[in-house]
Amino acid sequence: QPRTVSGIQATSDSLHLGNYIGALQQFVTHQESHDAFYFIANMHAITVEQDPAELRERTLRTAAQFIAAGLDPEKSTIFVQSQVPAHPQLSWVLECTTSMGEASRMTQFKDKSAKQEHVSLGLLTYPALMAADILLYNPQLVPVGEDQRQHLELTRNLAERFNYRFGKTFTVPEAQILKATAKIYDLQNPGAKMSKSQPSPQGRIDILDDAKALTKKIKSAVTDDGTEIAFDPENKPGVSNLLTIYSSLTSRSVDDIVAEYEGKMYGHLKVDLAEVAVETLTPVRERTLELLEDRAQLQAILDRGAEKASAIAEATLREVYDKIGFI
Ligand code: AQP
Repeated sequence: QPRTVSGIQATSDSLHLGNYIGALQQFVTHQESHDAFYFIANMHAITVEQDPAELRERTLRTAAQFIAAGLDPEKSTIFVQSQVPAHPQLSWVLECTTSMGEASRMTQFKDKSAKQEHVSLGLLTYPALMAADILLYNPQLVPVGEDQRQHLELTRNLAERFNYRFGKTFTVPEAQILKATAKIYDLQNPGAKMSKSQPSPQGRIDILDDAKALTKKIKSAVTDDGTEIAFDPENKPGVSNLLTIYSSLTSRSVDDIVAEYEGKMYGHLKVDLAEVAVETLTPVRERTLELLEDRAQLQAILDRGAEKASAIAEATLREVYDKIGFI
């Protein structure tokens, strides 16, 4: 079976709909056809200030949401990044093959460092750790949202560079960025991606939102001039975003949905989408809360995952250490 690897940061109590549609839904699909490794990126989380108790809690909550959204620990290896020390170990090696220029050109670094008073070195070296997260497992496929495209390109470059210098070691992975769902936009500001760090939570749908909050956020989503329900991201970004979300949550095509709403108002679409979101996310929310009741069981799943991931990651690391001359 081909292999897939991806991760999500433990930086909030709830994942948002962008993480769910852009990443998690793909994870669930690929576990059927791939040897799948999915991790909670708690080491990436500390590149910006984190509270220790909150980080611990968010790590477990993220794991619970992975499983509640459909990842099956029998099919997917689910683990926490810091429990597999080969990640930071390989990261160091890759940092030494990355130039300062390459790292400081990363858009995420530029955006996030502009927002911080204290810019950590970890924020700059983030993409080397991400490359390590991936290359340790030699995956063919890495499903991510559009915002990670540049980091994936760097990962591929680092793999090729290492292979060229030291002989074939890493598989050069392909990014899987689904065109339709690569970027889910903020409901209040459809020019910006839906994100944990958006100042107003009104534009962000958290997958653990209750029915009332979900409905309110969708009904108050910013729509566009005119009345026609059409998919036109350039001129109608608000409605187009709602159509993308509708389509992803129902597996219906956008064209099909547009045809159904011909002659109807934005309000109709919002009412129905709110219903779809409540129907899809309520079971995820309930299952997450249920899983969080038994933390020992959750921790046991993560321990098993870390053990399985470590076996593969350490074999790759040993090969790398050997090739670069570490005794
Ligand atoms: N809006 C989005 N649309 C589609 N995919 C998205 N992803 C994130 N936002 C969207 C994808 O989710 C995965 C996990 O991302 P992450 O752990 O890096 O989360 P993040 O990027 O930190 O999420 P935020 O909300 O965007 O955080 P901030 O505000 O801190 O930048 C990735 O595959 C990502 O592409």
